[in-house]
Amino acid sequence: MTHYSKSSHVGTCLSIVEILYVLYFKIMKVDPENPLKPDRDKFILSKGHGSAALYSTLAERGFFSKEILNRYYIDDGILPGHLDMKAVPGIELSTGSLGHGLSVGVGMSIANMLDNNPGNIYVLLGDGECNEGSVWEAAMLASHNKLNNITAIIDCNKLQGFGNTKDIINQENLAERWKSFGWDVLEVDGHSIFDLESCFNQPATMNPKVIIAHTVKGKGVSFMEDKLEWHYKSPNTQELEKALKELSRAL
Ligand SMILES: Cc1ncc(C[n+]2csc(CCOP(=O)(O)OP(=O)(O)O)c2C)c(N)n1
Repeated sequence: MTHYSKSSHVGTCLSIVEILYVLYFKIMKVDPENPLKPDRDKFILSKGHGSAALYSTLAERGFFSKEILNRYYIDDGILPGHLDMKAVPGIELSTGSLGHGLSVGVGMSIANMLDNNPGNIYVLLGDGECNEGSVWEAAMLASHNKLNNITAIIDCNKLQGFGNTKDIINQENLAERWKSFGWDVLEVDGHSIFDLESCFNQPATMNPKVIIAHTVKGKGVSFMEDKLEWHYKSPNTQELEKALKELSRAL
């Protein structure tokens, strides 16, 4: 998708594929035939520049035809480069301006609590995104209200758009920070389907839960892994072929 549209964020997307797979195929109660079912689980991709990964997952899960994926990030396309909740079924929130997803997720979580709605809320954030103060306001509100129907997942790939997360604003001891904000914290290899599933299945306590997923930006493609430039670069024809070969070998 990023090759055909000559667009960015392929590294961002490859960082979260396993997380999206586990959520949409193993954990979340969603119904592609009835995408607005009131008691569904809801997912927000707060790092909305990873849209291609979510669009593909939703198409694979049957929310819309895979042909629509060819209309990504192009003039007169259907799927904008940053997520648009009106573009296709299954997208719960338009995102792209970082730092808003958790606040909206907390609102959804409070609404479900008040309505006795059993739906759970999942919000995936970037580690760079956690530099945004609004993330921490939402975190405080969630623990104050004992929102145990919300799970945040931090895609901790240690890179942002223009550098290493630790050099931009160091978030050493991210787990301790979330703990101090009253959240239950789990840490996991964000590319292990088995470990992710077991984290999501941990029984709820009275607190909101955060899963710190240690990931690699560009995972699965040797020349993209952990390389800053693949935040913005788009693969050319040779790079696309090499990448697809490596990814299909890994299956
Ligand atoms: C409010 C806001 N500020 C800046 C940007 C520009 N921006 C896009 S991606 C990005 C880096 C995000 O890093 P991270 O959250 O770690 O995501 P990942 O490394 O997985 O791409 C930035 C700063 C933005 N989209 N929104």
